[in-house]
Amino acid sequence: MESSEPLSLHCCGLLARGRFIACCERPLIMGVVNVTPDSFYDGGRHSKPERAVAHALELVEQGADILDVGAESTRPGAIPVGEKEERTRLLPVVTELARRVTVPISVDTTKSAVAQAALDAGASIVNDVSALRFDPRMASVVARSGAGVVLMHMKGTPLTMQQDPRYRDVVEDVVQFLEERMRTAMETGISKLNIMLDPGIGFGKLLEHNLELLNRLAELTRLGRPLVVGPSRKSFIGRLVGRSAEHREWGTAAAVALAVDRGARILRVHDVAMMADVVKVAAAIASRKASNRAGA
Ligand code: HH2
Repeated sequence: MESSEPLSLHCCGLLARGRFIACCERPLIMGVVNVTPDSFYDGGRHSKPERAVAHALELVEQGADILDVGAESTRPGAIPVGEKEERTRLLPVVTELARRVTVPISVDTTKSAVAQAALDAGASIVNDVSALRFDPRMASVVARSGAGVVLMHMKGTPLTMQQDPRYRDVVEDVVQFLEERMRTAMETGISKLNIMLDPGIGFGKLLEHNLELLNRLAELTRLGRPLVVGPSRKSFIGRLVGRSAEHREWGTAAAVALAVDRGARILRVHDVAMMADVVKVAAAIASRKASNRAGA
């Protein structure tokens, strides 16, 4: 389904602990800060809290609208991290950033206790790659706090997700999954206005699934919530260009530009300075298309 409505009707913005984050005027950049030893691209680069904070401050300087801080890698086959270790890695960074930046801080976790501690330390968005499925207490932590929440599609768990993933129609299956997770979230008291949705590029998907999802991303706009998309340096890009994660920035730029054209409102990226320019140009071109449609 190609949407015939202007993009702005789909994506007014989101609420995160009482703060309205607008993503109508232009798509937002979510800068990735991984406080991990083993993330697929930046693992080990910012695993010391001071390094992670310095990196995050740099991303804000470069134009990040949101910081997404994570302390557990979710790359395919990643070994899960215990709650205590995840808190120990994450909290000093979130606490210091909350003191020093004004952009919203998102915490990339599937554990309710980690999310609660990060919210107490000043985060205002929970980015849950399990869409509230891995921890039964996560939904109530989000509901009670009024945090913004990213509900992402994943098939299986990071340990198993790349083992022969199959779909009837990957786009329809992802739409149905996100619809169901959004309904469940709202039943537990999370307001629709606090929800963002993410097709989960690379999470239980083969190359063709990732390409199909990005190509038909506009079909997800019918869910009526801002779309988060995270193609940054992922292995589907490596498969296409034959380069390691170190050298996938141009491939990422292509994916980001096309995702913006098809309705993405929040781009989760490692390379903020570069992708901020890509998003600006892609959004300017895409908005001409939207205003032409509106005037037609
Ligand atoms: N991708 C990663 C982690 N979290 N969250 C959302 N909402 N969407 C994504 O596409 C997404 C995500 C994987 O990227 P990265 O954090 O760089 O790697 P790792 O999981 O190895 O730390």
